[in-house]
Amino acid sequence: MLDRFQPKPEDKFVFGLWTLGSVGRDPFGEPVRDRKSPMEIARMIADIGAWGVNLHDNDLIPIDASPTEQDHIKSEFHKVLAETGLVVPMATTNLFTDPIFKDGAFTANDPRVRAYAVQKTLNAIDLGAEFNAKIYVFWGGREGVETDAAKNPVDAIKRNREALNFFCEYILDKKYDMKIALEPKPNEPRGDMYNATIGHMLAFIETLDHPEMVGVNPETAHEHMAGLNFLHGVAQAWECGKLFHIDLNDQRFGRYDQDFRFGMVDIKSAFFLVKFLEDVKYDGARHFDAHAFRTEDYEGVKDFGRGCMRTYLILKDKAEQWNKDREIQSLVEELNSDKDGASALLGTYSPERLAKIRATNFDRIEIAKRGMAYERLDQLTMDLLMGVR
Ligand code: DIG
Ligand code: MN
Ligand code: MN
Repeated sequence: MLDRFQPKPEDKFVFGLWTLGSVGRDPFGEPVRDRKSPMEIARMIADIGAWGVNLHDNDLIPIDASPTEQDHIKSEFHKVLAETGLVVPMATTNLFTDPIFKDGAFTANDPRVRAYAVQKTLNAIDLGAEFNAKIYVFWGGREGVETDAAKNPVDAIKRNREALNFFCEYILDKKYDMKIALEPKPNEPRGDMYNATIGHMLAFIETLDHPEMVGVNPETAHEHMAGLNFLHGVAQAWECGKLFHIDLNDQRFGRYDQDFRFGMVDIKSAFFLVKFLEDVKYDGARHFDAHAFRTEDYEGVKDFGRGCMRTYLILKDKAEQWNKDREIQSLVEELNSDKDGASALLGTYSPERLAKIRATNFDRIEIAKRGMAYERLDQLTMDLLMGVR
């Protein structure tokens, strides 16, 4: 008997081909699972009930495929999408696997590498457009250094900007219905990567020629690797209209990019993130950029995929419960109450408001005595998450 936490298309759950298709290679071990074709992986993604499948160019088309092979693969993939009903919400370029990108792609010191990366990305944008992807992600996996002797960081910024301005013009020229989402990550695989966090990316976007076409694709693990609060970064991106996409997974601080199943490490952070996305009615895809433990076979891989979606749906249900909980909501109301009408003193600058705030006597000692009851509120939240409320 299936319970009520089953994925539906309207949940917009998406997996990249590289997630359920991960063969479990890591820096210290060879693959543990046989490689499946993109068509087999897409069918697996459909089987677990997801809505969409994302792709890097080379997840679908091998880097050295001939035009005939490319056409055959694309036609086979179109057939699977038609059979399963899967959509392709997002596409991106693999600018990190091939040795040519060992010094980066758009920020590489060798202009041949930079030009090849632009060419590869133009082709990958066309591929994404062919599958009707509306979001194009740029994750600068190799855009960084192990030593700052290698590159002036200002040159890297300028090269990145030049490339992204070029792609914005290309998308406009081709009249593709497509926006760009930049994905930050602080390190790994490079020692240090440029545009390391959501904040770096939001500032960088404003320096582009078409900032209105460019947003961010924050990933849970990447902000956690930097020791940051993922919700705060996501909220800042959303508040300025730049949350164009999101990569959901989980991660323990101070470790390499673990790309764990969503909610698997820090259930409370995951809860507040889901609550935020649902409260603001975020209408983008819920993309799980993660992979199963290396210990798993493909049944375990499907368990991993189902777990990402199931945890999201359970937390969505908990968020609705939190929003309806009378004791919780009365505490929320109290901590936001307008004491002594002081909120009237705040707002846009005016001579009247200036005079009023200057003339007000604040009883600093008395105000400081107020208990905020956050302990009570947090424990009620924990009770709810632990299923005793
Ligand atoms: C890793 O977090 C990156 C790559 O997998 C990909 O380029 C991007 C797409 O979500 N995330
Ligand atoms: Mn990651
Ligand atoms: Mn990602």
